[in-house]
Amino acid sequence: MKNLLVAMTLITGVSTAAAPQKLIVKLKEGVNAKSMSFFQNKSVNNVRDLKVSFGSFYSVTTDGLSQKSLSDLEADPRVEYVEKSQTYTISPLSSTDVEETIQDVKFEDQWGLKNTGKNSGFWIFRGKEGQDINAEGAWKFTSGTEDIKIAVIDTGVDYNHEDLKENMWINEAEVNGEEGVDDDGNGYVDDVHGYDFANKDGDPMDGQGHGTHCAGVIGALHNSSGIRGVMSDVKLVAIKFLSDAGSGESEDAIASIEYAIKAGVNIMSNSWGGGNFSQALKDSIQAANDAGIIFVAAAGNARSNNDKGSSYPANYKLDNVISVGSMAGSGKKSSFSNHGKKSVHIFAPGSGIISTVPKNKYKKLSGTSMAAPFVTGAMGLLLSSSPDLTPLEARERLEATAVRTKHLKKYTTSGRLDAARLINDERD
Ligand SMILES: [Ca+2]
Ligand SMILES: [Ca+2]
Ligand SMILES: [Ca+2]
Repeated sequence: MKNLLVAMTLITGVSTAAAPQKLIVKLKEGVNAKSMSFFQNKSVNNVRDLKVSFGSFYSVTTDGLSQKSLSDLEADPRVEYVEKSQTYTISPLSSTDVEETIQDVKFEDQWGLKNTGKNSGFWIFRGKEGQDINAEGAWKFTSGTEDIKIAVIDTGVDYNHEDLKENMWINEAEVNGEEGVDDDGNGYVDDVHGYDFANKDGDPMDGQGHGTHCAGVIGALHNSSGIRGVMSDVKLVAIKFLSDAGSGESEDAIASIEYAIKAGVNIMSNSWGGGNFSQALKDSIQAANDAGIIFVAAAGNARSNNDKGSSYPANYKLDNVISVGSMAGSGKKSSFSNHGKKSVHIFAPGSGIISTVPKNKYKKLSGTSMAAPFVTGAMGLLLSSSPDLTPLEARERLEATAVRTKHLKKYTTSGRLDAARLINDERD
């Protein structure tokens, strides 16, 4: 038994030392935490019931907790599992890849939507005509509908941005309600456009820029100014769990997924990663799948092979998870992008992508963080025209309709995203 406990400890990553650490404890159904001595232990602090619909999750911090107490907790039949809290981050590339604010932004700068080979979005390598997501082809059939709700789980979104504002989700009960009151009774006070789990308040304003950039790729307005999103009509729900420094923790990632499920989103867009395998995060994403929600995830920017590695959440083998790699304007894999013949489902534009950033500005950023929202937007178009697809059916269609190219065949189960083929179910 003792060996088993040691093995469990290694698997969950819970430290054997009595050092301060944060834990996620999942209790079995119907167990009352108050009845457990562990939660009364003076070395166990900041006990927080995450109050999620898919299980009994608690976050605690421990300081000076004995190894015996931890072993007792893991062995307690009322406990499903215990694991160390993880830290997740946006995956920024070096700052030299981040260009300054762009003036006079126009559609012609958006090579990811329409690659002419002459767009201004390229650096180092030239672009190649047609190496894009075929957005114009898709828009002949649909450019989205406000019935599709998409959660941008990130650093928040500047919901006042002139190129996003009309596509932001609005919680009518809160916008017409009273300040300081949870008007719709969903458990969150003043959540007009979403929620901020990093700061535990109803204002998911983006203080970093990353989340606003991802939101613009999905759903910037098709008006006469700025950029265009993959979707012209959509409702974007801003869910912030990554701080303005770009990092966040397990408990807030789990709470974000719960919020998005409750809000009834169709898709969650996730341009973040890090940490080790987490059963708690996997369970949360499984709950999203059970609610019929697609979970798009950036494959990661470590140039590594996800078939051998463990880039989470992209690597969770669940029916609703779509792992997205990044392609450059040449049609080749972006040098930084993770890849995986078995584990990365598709590639999309991610090098030198222009999009929205806070305060009505625009910037070019690179990363699988930028590629993932292209796929999110394309899946939004797909659901606009075929709303009854399950997450697994939608992912199978995404893979089957991708354009298989010589550049990408080593790196993914499919090829390059083509939104028009996706909507029309055009297969080779
Ligand atoms: Ca509320
Ligand atoms: Ca309110
Ligand atoms: Ca625009």
